[in-house]
Formats: sequence, structure tokens, C-alpha cells
Amino acid sequence: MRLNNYKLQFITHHTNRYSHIDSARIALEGGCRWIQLRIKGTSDKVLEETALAVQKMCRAHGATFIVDDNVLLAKRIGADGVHLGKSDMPISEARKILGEDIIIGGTVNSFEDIATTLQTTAPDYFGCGPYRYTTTKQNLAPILGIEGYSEIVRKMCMHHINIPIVAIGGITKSDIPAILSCGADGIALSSGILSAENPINEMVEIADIIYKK
Ligand code: TZP
Ligand code: MG
Repeated sequence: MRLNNYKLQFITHHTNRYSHIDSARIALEGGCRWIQLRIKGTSDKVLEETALAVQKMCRAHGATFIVDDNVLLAKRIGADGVHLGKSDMPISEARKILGEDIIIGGTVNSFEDIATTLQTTAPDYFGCGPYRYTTTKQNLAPILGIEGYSEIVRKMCMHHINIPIVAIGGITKSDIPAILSCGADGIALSSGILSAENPINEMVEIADIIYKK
């Protein structure tokens, strides 16, 4: 199932209040229709069980479900897609395994990364960040800020590259208008939801901003 827009992705996380499954449920109840399961350092068994549970919830909400890193898990369980970082399986190899109908996202941190990625294969979208510092991901690339995205989008236009850019990293509700105004197609976020006092409401408000745009 290809997405017809790449505007709003929720990335699962666990906190002292919520499990990964809780976090996905919150995002879905708040109206997000694109969930990435991102769990680091767990057993294959727990990962697969969690993936199946989140996938089932996504199906029930008509939401798109993608998994981080793990192409073979995505194939085995029939996920809608996979998100691949720069040190994960190359996108071209993942495409051969998953076929044309599965969403493949690729991480980039600069226009140069985009150009390098496109020398081999185009992903369906680029996850591009970080917008600002975040503790959700370790080994962060340099912060892009609005200026970084503006420059990347400008260079993409110059080179007629028309692949959706999804901004990521430390994004909160009040950042969204400026990020979309500088030409990013969408945003991905996690802590901006999970650290809110009422995370479901926060997602409702963010979905309103994004889809009214
Ligand atoms: N890649 C770059 S930043 C990030 C990932 C997966 C974490 C995004 O989560 P948050 O909590 O919205 O910063
Ligand atoms: Mg990865």
C-alpha cells in the first residue's frame, strides 16, 4: 500500500509512562495514519510480537504501518513498508526483496546524501534530519534547522528531484508551520507527542495543523 501523502508519521518509543504499543495506540487515537515501529536492542521474538500487535492496531484504524531497519521482518509479517538508515540494508537490495508496492523510506542528513542515494535507487520518501537536538535517537547527525531544510529543498528543486522530504528530530507542534513553509512535505515525530500532558490531544492538534495545510 503506497501512501498518497507523506505528511505525518509517528515513531513509536517507550517512556516511563508508555510502552511502544501504548505509544502507537495514542498516535492512532489522535488521528495519525502512518506509524513507524522503531525499537532498538530487543529480542527478535519481542520485536516480532510487538510488530504484529502494532500492525493489527494500524489495520483496524486504516493506518499505514512501517518498521524500522528490518527488511526481513517487514516482508515476513506483510508490513506496508520499512525505514532504512544509512547503515542498514541498501535501498536497492530492500527493493528486490520487498517489491515495488512496499514503502521504503531512507534516512538522509544533507543534499549530498540525497544525491548519493539516488545514484542507485529512489526511496519513496526521505526522512531528513535532525531538525533539532533530540534524545530519542543516539548518534545524531548535525542539526539542520529551518536553514538546513531550505537549502536542501532548494537544491532538490534545482536538480528536479521530486521525492517527498519528511523532516524529523525534536519536532514539536509549534515548529510545524515553519517546517512545511520551507518546503518539507511532512514531519515525523515521537517525543513531541509522548511528552505532552495529553498526548492524544496533542496528536489531534498536530493532525489538524498538518491536514489543514
Ligand atoms: N531520526 C532522526 S531524529 C529521530 C530519528 C528516528 C528521532 C525522532 O524522534 P523525536 O522524539 O521526535 O525527536
Ligand atoms: Mg536504522
